[in-house]
Amino acid sequence: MVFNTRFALAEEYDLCQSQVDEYQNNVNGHILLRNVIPESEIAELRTSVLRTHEALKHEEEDFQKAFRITQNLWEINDTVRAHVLSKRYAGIAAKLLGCRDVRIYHDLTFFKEGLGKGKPTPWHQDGHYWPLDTEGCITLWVPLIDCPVDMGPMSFVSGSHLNKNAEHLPISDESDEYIRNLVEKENLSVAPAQHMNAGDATFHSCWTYHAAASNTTDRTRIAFAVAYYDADAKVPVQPPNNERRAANLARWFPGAVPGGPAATEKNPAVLCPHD
Ligand SMILES: O=C(O)CCC(=O)C(=O)O
Repeated sequence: MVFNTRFALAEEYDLCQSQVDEYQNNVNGHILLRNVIPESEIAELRTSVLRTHEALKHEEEDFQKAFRITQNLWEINDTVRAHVLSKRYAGIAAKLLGCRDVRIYHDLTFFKEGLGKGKPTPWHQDGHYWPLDTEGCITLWVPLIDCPVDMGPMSFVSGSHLNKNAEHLPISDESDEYIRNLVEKENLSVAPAQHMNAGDATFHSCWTYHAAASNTTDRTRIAFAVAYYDADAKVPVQPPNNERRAANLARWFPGAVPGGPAATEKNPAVLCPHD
């Protein structure tokens, strides 16, 4: 397996303690960081993501017209692999989670069509889908072209990662309505979407409520995401309690056993790769 050998991707991201505190310490459960992808690397990653998405077109899924996804591009493209397995991004994820190392759950494209064809992403909690026994789950989401607010970068509900109120709901109109009602009834704090330049990234917990507006620009929103988790996580002893967790367990943790480490060949540890 080729691990990252590119200097810019090995360079540590300068994350300050106040940013870690903003994410941790029961405050936000999400953070926007600038220039996470080194500028010198963005164009090649974008080309590779587009090309690999095309190669995986037969597997493409369209979520309620909100976005089109393909998954685990890192397994078939060397450039994508260098990014997904980069210590730079994994180092941020581990610091935000407060763990010694992270493993790869999977990566995915999030393409939202322009001219309003890419509908709003419904409010949801990713935790509905994650088949792990840890709260240490985090997603890096990065646009690979500049992403103004009218292209649909993400909004988050600050502090919502401290509950699992929408755990029972997959992403849908129902999850959207359910979370909107909670926000209104409980007067929750919504962090509105912000302009992101290509290479800026958001990180959010799998329990943070998040959504995105429709893309009204004339360009497709080309975004890419990597989902990481605490490298010491296990597969729950109890069988998955919904069909999406069951499918994800089988697909992303092949051969893993209940109560055993969540560490198959599809889940390399990034910071200490020989674990
Ligand atoms: O890209 C989007 O609109 C949604 C992304 C998302 O739900 C996620 O990264 O968990």
